[in-house]
Amino acid sequence: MIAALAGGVGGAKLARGLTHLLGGEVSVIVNTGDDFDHFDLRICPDIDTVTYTLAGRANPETGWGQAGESWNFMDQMAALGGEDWFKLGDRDLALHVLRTRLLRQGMRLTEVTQRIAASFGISAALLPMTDDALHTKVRSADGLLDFQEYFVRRRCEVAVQGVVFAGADTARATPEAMAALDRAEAIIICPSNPYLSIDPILAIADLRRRLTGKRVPRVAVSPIIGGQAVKGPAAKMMRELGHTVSSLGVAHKYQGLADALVIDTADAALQPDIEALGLRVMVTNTLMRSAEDSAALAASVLDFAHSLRR
Ligand code: FO1
Repeated sequence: MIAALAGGVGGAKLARGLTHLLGGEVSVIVNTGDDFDHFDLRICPDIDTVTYTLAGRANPETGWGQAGESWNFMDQMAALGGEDWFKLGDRDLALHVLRTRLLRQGMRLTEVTQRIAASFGISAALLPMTDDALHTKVRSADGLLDFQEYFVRRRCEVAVQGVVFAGADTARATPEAMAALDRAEAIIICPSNPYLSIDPILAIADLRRRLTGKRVPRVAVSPIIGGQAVKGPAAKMMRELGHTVSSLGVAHKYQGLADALVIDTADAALQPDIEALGLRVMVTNTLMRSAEDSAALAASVLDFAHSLRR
């Protein structure tokens, strides 16, 4: 049993590689800190990005939403003068309507997510980190911003002074996520934004405790290649938060949480500095442009994790 921690696009791509190789043997614990209600619908962006990516249905250009979408709902909403800053495709909209209805009927987000994943033929376990409310917020010169306000509406243009996880002290880890970590023979921290996608998961005490206390290989994959984030605001945010924008900066972040870090060949020169922090290092191609790339990276990460077994 492999447990993977994942958030948005980068994490979802490695999760796809892992499930391509191991199917139902993989549990993906997904960030829900980006979730919000829009038009009274529960939107769960990282859960949906992982779902669509594992199903091979993700929009390859954006990484979010479905490929081949139609936009009649948004076109009409804009024509009616409604909010159109957050784009909801017609097929995507059906998922939000169904999820909201099932939640209102009392289903847990974990049960709703597994039902939707099953309808896409996904055999891996897709596990929200919590069924409770936990909201990532960004502290900025313009005040405390809800995540999608920062990420989409303001296109990450405002400088980040800090990231807070509202509800982290009361949000409970789900029994399924805790069991996945308890049963895991290796834990993979996927190449998602450490501050926006992995930190919210670790803000839940029962999950963090299981990661720090677990005596099995814990391998993280750096989302930074050559000082750049492959996608999203990770590099900009790391600079604004005063962190080194490199795989060495990521290694500092994961000290005590991971035993090893997988970095790209572009960053091979950083290997000694990262090893000096006590993390083992594997250097390989970490840029995933295709399902084959994802499967290849997943295979080498799993081999690496196996080689670390105590
Ligand atoms: N990101 C955007 O930059 N613009 C959008 O209009 C947008 C819509 C959207 C709809 C559904 C969904 O699941 C994700 C969506 N995202 C959009 C991406 C989302 O903001 C991010 O994927 C995560 O919150 C961060 O990974």
